[in-house]
Amino acid sequence: MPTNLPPEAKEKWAEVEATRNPREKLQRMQEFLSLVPQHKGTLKLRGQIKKKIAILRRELEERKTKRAGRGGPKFFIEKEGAAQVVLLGLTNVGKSCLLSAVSNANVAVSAAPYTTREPVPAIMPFEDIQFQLVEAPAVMEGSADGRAWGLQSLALARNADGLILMVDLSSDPVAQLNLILSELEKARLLVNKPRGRVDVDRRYMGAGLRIIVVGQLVDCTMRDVEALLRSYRINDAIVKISGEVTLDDVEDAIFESTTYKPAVIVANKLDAPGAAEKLQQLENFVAGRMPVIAVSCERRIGLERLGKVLFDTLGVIRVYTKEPSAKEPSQRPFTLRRGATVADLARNIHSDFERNFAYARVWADRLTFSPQKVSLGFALEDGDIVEIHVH
Ligand SMILES: Nc1nc2c(ncn2[C@@H]2O[C@H](COP(=O)(O)OP(=O)(O)O)[C@@H](O)[C@H]2O)c(=O)[nH]1
Ligand SMILES: [Mg+2]
Repeated sequence: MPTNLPPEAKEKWAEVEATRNPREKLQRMQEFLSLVPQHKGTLKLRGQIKKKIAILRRELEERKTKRAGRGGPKFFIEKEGAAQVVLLGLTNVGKSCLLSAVSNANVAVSAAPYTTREPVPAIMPFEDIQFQLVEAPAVMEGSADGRAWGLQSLALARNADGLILMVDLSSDPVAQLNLILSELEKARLLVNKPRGRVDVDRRYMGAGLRIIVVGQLVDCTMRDVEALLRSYRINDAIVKISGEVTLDDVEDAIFESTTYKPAVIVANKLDAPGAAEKLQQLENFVAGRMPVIAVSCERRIGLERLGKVLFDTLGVIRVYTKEPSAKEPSQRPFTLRRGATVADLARNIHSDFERNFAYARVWADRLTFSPQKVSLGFALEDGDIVEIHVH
């Protein structure tokens, strides 16, 4: 349903976008909200903006308490390793137990509910890389509306590279999963790959507006998309549209509200009586939309699959760099995402590397001639060895 925002609301949103100071941003967002007419078409938008306001306000409060030395709730955990994966689940499903089973973190496992009130990070090794797992405070009904630590957990999820949705086979795993999924949906976090994607990459003033469509516009034309963008004063941007996209999806992207997070379901307590039957119900319900890993964290059963499934679901690839003068590549790989190119690698190593790039040599089994001389656009794969030559 179209939002049909009045021009002054769109102008105001452009002001929100241009504001960096969080306190002023909060102020402008509230002004924006007051300019949004109250009808059915704007219901979703109003919900999204209210959530943004709530999160921003909590962040500001957090800073204040930090300064006062009191330490409020943590909304962000600094990323480490190849990817940050946030663990979401109801209380007592075994999240803390999973952390202690796959890492050397010292976490409190307890039969008492809501033991974990702060996000707990831990490092899980997988082959020659590491994943960072973060246990979020328990999700419950109303999390997305800000109940208990819910807002905090969903903010953590939004910032993560991927999610583990954890359910308990000694209880009702389908009901639990449904609850998590509905809270995620309310927070505009998608765990299934959307049919289309819109990326709005804002550019410096005067750069102009470029719209690249590699997919299909479902209910509109290029001209409609351009008019919508311009009505929000987006005149300098590269907008990439892939897959199947509606005009609503484009507007969503302007508010950066919906994000896709690859997710893996971990079904715990496989040792519990009746667990096999519950697992079957869960698998029927999920129907292959996400991978399901059945484990018993307490008995350490099934956990060895987790690393590989995360690796594949998140699309991680490892690239081993080699100095032109060295005989052997480095033992520790760079981790990138599937589809990454030599340019992404170069940028990862050092910003100068991309600017001064001359050529690269790549060793890989899939190449007819290895090593092969390649340029910045070459698509990398897991296990590639790369030697970068600069001017
Ligand atoms: N039967 C069984 N109980 C488990 C398993 N994993 C965890 N538990 C128990 O479930 C309770 C909650 O565990 P905890 O890790 O604190 O859950 P959290 O609230 O999700 O962090 C504890 O009493 C654990 O001993 C398991 O694999 N099997
Ligand atoms: Mg816990």
